[in-house]
Amino acid sequence: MDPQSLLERKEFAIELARQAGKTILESSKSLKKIELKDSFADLVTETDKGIEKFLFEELKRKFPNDRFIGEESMNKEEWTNEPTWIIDPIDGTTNFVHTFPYSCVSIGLSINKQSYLGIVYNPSFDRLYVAVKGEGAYLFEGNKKDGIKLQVRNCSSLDEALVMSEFGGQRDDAKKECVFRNLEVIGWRCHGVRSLGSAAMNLCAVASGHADAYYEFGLHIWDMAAAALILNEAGGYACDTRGGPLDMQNRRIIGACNEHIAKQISTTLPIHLDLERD
Ligand code: 2AM
Ligand code: CA
Ligand code: CA
Ligand code: CA
Repeated sequence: MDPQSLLERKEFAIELARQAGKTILESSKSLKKIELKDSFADLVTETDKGIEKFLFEELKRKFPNDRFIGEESMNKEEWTNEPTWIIDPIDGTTNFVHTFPYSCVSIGLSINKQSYLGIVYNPSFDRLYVAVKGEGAYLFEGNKKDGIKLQVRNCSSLDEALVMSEFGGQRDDAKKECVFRNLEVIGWRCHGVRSLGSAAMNLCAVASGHADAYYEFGLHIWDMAAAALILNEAGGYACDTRGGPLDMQNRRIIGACNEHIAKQISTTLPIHLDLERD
């Protein structure tokens, strides 16, 4: 894709993310109609579906040949080499439902299955994270025109690291064993563990130098497509939990401030859950 077309997509998607963020804030105050998906802790609201429909329709109108993958879409499109928008309308629905101010809109764009654009917007703190492949990652706060260039922290050892991870919405024995056994081992080896309920925001926290690593089993391509690019462009390192290259369809990730921390987490994790691919 030529640089002008990519720039056009970036500007348009940023506007959409800001509008979607406004909807999140406004609906956050009112009563929500909550539906359960795969478990009592796996939630979806009308706002998730409404925002996804809005983003889908606007993007299709402007870029009719682009493809689209979204969490709440009924018929999931296959991921191809074509320009593909990978969207999570609300990452952190549990937070949204409870008004915990840590949810975001996540919009990624892949071409040839590589991430070219990552946009994550948290409306509660009015924080917009933007990355373009090869051009760095930036944080735009409030109305400020100039972004702050993101740079990961340089942490040299797991025993000096702040690590993020999630329990997720899945509730079965295999996941339970994976979450708690890994937490027991990693949690005891590092400075502390934080679990704030949004995969995309966690990756942005590592990109911003607020945390040193994030690992998780059970997430999906729309949880990481935008924010993994933001992390990479901030100088971070993302890989599979077994240490190989990140496979965004394989439901797991280590995102760290550097390769050394990622590899330390990879070799320290006692359990690597295998889940059905996206
Ligand atoms: P969601 O809000 O878009 O569903 C990876 O941790 C992802 O799992 C989160 O970003 C979140 O995305 C999803 N998830 C689903 N249920 C969850 C729960 N009960 N707690 C935390 N994350 C949950
Ligand atoms: Ca969900
Ligand atoms: Ca999500
Ligand atoms: Ca979601």
